[in-house]
Amino acid sequence: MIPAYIALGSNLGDPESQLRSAVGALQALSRCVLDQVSSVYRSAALGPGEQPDYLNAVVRLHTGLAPLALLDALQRIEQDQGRVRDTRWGPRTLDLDLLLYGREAITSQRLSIPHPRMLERHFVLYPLHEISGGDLLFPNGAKLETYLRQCPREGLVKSPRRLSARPGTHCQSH
Ligand code: ROI
Repeated sequence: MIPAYIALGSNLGDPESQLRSAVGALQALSRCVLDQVSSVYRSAALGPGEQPDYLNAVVRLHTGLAPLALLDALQRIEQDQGRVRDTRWGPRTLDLDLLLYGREAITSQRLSIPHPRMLERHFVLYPLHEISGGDLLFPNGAKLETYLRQCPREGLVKSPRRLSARPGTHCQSH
């Protein structure tokens, strides 16, 4: 089983319940065990134009799925939660980004890992640090803490509300 980190984001249609349902769907994925769920973080939308604030979180799951099979599963969850094909940088009901898959570096047409924009995003790095600790290593050998020091936390508000009361739930394998 490979540890994979996934970023969740939403700024439409009751973002907190979108994130909550996404965690439920991730918990129910076959050949995966979800074992860490970060707090919920609020931040202003990054990118051009006016849009509502986002809620973001990061989870870790241990998976027996290959990277593209995991990506397929994440995209199915996004679609099941009503995501329509949206504009780049536009608001979204649910965004699930595969950030890290073990220590593999992957560059293909459908998938780039580590996620290419994660290092500049406080709403990804801080929840990732909350659940992984500073010792997390990237495929290039760099420590998460090194990236964190270069990414100001300003504007990121950690909420006391939790998305999942029962991390570590084992899912069925079928
Ligand atoms: N901004 C924030 N704060 N959080 C997101 O998850 C997010 N996702 C996006 C863009 C539009 C880049 N901005 C975001 O896709």
